[in-house]
Amino acid sequence: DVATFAQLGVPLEMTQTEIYEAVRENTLLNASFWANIALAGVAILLFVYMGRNVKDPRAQLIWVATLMVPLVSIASYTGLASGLTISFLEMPSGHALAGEEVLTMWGRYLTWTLSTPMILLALGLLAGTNLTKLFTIVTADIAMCVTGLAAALTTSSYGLRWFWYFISCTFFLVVLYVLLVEWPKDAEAANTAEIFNLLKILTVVLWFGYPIFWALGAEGLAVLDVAITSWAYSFLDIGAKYVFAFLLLRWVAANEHVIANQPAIIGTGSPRE
Ligand code: RET
Repeated sequence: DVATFAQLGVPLEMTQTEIYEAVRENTLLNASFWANIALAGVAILLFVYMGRNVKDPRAQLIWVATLMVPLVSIASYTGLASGLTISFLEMPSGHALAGEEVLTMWGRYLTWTLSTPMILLALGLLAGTNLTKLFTIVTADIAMCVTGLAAALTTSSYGLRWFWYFISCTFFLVVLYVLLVEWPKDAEAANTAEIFNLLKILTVVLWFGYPIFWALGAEGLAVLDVAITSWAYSFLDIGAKYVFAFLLLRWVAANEHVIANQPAIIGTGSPRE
């Protein structure tokens, strides 16, 4: 059994089947995956339906970006549920679980690099962003996720795990800057301020939860157990993805003309500035 081997200090390479079995034995953890797989399935069908009459290409782009979120999510959670994107990693000295093999859901950080840019693309198009701001926020966001992945996968040094975390937080600040300072001004000019500000608050509040739970979970200070941390992420995902996407799509479907009148961000420059 994994825990016993780890306590004996036996270095172990687990097969995917063994990881899969370990996940299935942890009912609470497994449920946090399957609940989101089911929800993503329902969301995909609902969002396709909600966008069925959207004709304007810019509104359609928001719709496609939003639809990608549950599509990436179903793949992400299938990776976790099957054990494909989970590893047992031995924590370095200094860590609360030093020397133990800790279940690491690294697939989450990997798939965030694909899902979060879609969320930001949809939000940026809603705000009427220019290409520069969109590029800035998306690259910073991807860098945030990749360095968060690096933090989770670093097993050589406890200090360097937190150094990666710090780097990731720095990229997060760039994301927050565009969201809180730049895009609200654009949304004002684009007549989308009301819905944009609602989604901005939802996004900022929920996104702050991720680094907090990373720090409290097994990856960081290990105050929270793996299954609890996983549920925390699963709940944050429900708000940051499904509630977010539902509110956005409902608005876009009803206000397509507002989006259709926005200047194009690629090809014709940025006429507003
Ligand atoms: C990490 C750890 C390192 C520091 C920071 C993080 C931020 C993560 C965020 C994730 C958002 C994910 C979403 C997923 C939805 O599909 C990587 C946890 C700052 C903000 C919204």
